[in-house]
Amino acid sequence: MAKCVSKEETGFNCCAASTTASFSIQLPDTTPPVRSNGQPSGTLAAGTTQATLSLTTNESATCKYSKVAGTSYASMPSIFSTTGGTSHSTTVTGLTNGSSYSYYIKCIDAGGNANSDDFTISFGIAWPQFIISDISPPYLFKDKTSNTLSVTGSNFSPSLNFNFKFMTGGTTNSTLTFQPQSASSFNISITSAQLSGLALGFYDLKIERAVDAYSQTYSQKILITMLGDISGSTPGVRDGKVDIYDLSRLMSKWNSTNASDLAEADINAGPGGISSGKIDLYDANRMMVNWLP
Ligand SMILES: [Ca+2]
Ligand SMILES: [Ca+2]
Repeated sequence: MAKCVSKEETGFNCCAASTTASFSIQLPDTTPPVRSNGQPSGTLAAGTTQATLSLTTNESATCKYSKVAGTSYASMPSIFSTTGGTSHSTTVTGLTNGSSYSYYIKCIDAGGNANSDDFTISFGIAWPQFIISDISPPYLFKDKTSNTLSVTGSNFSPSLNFNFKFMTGGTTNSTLTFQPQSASSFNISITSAQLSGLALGFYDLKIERAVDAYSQTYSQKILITMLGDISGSTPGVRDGKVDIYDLSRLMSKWNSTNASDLAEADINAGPGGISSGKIDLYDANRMMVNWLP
């Protein structure tokens, strides 16, 4: 290699012909951060009240979020609590069961390049699993103007529709829809018209939350029967038809004004309420209407 001597020494620039100069031009960064790995997603467990939003970027960036889609980076109200590098996270609170959430995220890099489009993190919180403790009474009269069923349990959501499915052998015979009055107990009124499509007999009662189809089947069967069915071969246990067991039971309660007897056998108030609160011929007459020997 030729020794390079100065132009002052030689009068010539001897290096110019034998040396290659190499350099690059640093173009300005005009690309905003690429965002990925957004979390969480899907459905989080019931009872979740806060969650950590996280994402990564392909370069160091500062990330912000909004609950409103299409907000510019500059106008976004919330900055991630951990941000500035390539991993970004922040905690959101106040989450409630059954709600869906979307957070819209934009980031800006060191060169001032902000995203113009949203990166969206969406997830939901599940509804809680409800439990049926008791349904009473476990029978409904097809020919009674209105039957009241009292349902007790937990985690019923008063704002939602619950489908009451009367089922036999896994097949739904009828579906009635109600909204609970409270999370732990509610009464439903079932009219004779609503029962008209159901044959007499025992049914499984499945309660299904319409919004997510979560369901529970009550542990006892519900009997659809007719007024006058107050007994079967087991005294006081209804069997779905009106026959001699019922008449025999009625006779054993004749003239009684005892509250539990009245609950069973005072099935006819009579004209002007004359038979209300006692067990007499008017009740026997009502029983005969549905007699099935
Ligand atoms: Ca009976
Ligand atoms: Ca009566």
